[in-house]
Amino acid sequence: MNESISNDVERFDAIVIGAGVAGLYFHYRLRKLGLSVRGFEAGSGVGGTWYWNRYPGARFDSESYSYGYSFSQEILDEWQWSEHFSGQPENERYLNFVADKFDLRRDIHFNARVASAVFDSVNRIWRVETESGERASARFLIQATGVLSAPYIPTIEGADHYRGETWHTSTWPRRAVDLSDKRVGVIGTGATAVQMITEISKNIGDLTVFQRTPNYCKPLFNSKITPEEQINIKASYPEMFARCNSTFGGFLHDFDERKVFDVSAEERTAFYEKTWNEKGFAFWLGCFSDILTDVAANETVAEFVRKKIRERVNDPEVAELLAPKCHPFGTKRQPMESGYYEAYNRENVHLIDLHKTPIERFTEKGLQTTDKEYEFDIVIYATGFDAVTGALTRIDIRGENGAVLKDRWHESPSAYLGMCTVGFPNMFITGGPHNSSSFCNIPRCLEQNVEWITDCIAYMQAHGHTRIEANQDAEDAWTDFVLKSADETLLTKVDNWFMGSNIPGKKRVFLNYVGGVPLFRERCDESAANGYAGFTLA
Ligand code: NA7
Repeated sequence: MNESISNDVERFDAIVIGAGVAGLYFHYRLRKLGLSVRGFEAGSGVGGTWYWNRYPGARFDSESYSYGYSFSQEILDEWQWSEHFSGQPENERYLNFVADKFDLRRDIHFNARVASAVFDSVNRIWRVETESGERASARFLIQATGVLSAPYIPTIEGADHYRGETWHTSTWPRRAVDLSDKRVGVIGTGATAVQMITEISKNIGDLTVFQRTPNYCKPLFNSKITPEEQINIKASYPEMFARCNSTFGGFLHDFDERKVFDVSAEERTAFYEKTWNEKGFAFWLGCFSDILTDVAANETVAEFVRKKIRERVNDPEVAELLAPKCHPFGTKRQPMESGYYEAYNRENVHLIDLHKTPIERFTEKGLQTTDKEYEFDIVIYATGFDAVTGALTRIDIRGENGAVLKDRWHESPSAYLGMCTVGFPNMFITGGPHNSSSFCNIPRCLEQNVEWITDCIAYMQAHGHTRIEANQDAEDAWTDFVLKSADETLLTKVDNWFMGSNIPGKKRVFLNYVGGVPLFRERCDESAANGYAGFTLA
């Protein structure tokens, strides 16, 4: 973008990309600082994840009351969650309620997908342009683009020739979709597919699921919140949020200090049975402390889950296909289900093992595997996301000396404290690589990210700084710490979005952060308390 064009570009203190959980809170906080803000959002409304992911069955896997914002007592007082694990429509309504309450839409341009962001080092500003050519510039560029927001659709030969409809779960049509007389194919069996298959299987013509890797799914045990529970929830918000800030993953659940083989086999099974019957992630994140580090320990819990699966699926062959054997339990974000396995007991639901009969190509009528042709009216991609980095690398982001973020992160994505990366001054990232929010009860970590970043901006203003950049040595040390702590777990031994290895050609490297939420907060606070140690402010 050249200077002459940029002269008529509107100038702001900050540009916020994204209007989901983090983006909305940024608007609230930056406005309180008295900053002028322009928001750009690709969707036509607020909500981010909860705007896009409107597939049937989409709902929280965190307890609703632990997911909502904690920063405003008014929100906590006025909003009532109706279910322990609220569904997408209510979640989207909630974020709209927050946007209305604080008049947050006023600075946001919708249907505005950012195409490029270029740092002008002379003026120390970012120049941003949307796909439709709208331009703006600002001192600070804030990426609130989400952890799981860049949909991944695999390349399958012949896709152009297929005459039926296709869509990705995250772009489920906004119109009403009636599948009652449709032949539907679903590719993928991750957490999204598990929720969706359960729901659509209840009223569908015929459903064929193409599975590459089965998952260890656990019952969610969702229910309506009773009036008594509502009173208790409202009364215990302070303790609940304090607990979330103290647990490993920012959830209400935390690991049991004991190790698997500290207890007898009977005690172990009783413990598994108890946590299995509790809500949400109790079974995964409330399990023995060594299940994510010790293969033998992990196998005890994995076998417990396989047994549960076998008990619920009528056809033993299908049950075996659904019982994971090739990766340890809990090394992928655990899908929560509400009748997933029973879906396969329906006569019109079929499971195809892609290891045995891979998809070869699309035909005009459907999908051809090495075994046969399946005819479909609709094929749904439940194939996940180019997670953590994808939303950022899909934007042409150029920092100091024309450095391209996509190239810079090609070999090894890195960001100091997961929030700033060398060579990209005045750019703050939430939900990016090596940030706590990627392995977290996401809003708990995003709230911390937003507060830390806006405090940092306030500090810069108070001290007359116009430029901040992460230091190379601080970023290297952080990257090293994150990768080493991940390597001590089983999480790096599997292939999934945590490792970027779900995307062909993407470098296999740990993208998340598993040092625990309390330690992350501590490290961020430490840096801030020391005048933003690890950063250069000018
Ligand atoms: P996931 O967890 O990445 O799941 C994607 C699914 O799609 C998974 O079963 C993949 O199999 C499958 N997949 C991906 N590409 C292909 C191809 N080419 N062929 C067949 N199957 C394929 O995404 P989700 O949306 O379910 O969940 C993402 C997160 O959202 C989740 O972690 C929760 O935090 C919420 P694979 O396992 O790679 O063999």
